[in-house]
Amino acid sequence: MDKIVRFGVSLEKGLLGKFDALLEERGYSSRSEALRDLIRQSLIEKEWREGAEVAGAVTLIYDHNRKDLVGRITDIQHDCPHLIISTQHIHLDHDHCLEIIAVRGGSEEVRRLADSLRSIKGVKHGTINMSSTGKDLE
Ligand code: NI
Repeated sequence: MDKIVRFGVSLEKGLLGKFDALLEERGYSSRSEALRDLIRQSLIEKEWREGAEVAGAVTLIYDHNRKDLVGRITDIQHDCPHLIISTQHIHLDHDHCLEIIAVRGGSEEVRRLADSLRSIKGVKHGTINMSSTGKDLE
């Protein structure tokens, strides 16, 4: 583990009050832990911006009754198996499916894959959770 360094932070009182309220709402045990997470979040955003190798999850909600849709979603995934680690399919109810696709690869390629899945007509909601391979995070 890397050496821990302490440093002082100067902050407007009002801003610190809002920060503390946020920490309490999110259940952080200390300002340090919250600050670490904010820094990691910024580093992850930078990885995504700069085309680094990233990891994440694409989620799709779609109509099970649209058989063409199921085929299209599967076809797109078969076109880029190098980006897909695993796919979980959940039958949410009689009409809806939830698909969670774990992805890893260059951020631009991963984003393109996510966009092509989310933009399929009939996909009711699609999200991408942008995370990191963790290699460059402490
Ligand atoms: Ni289903």
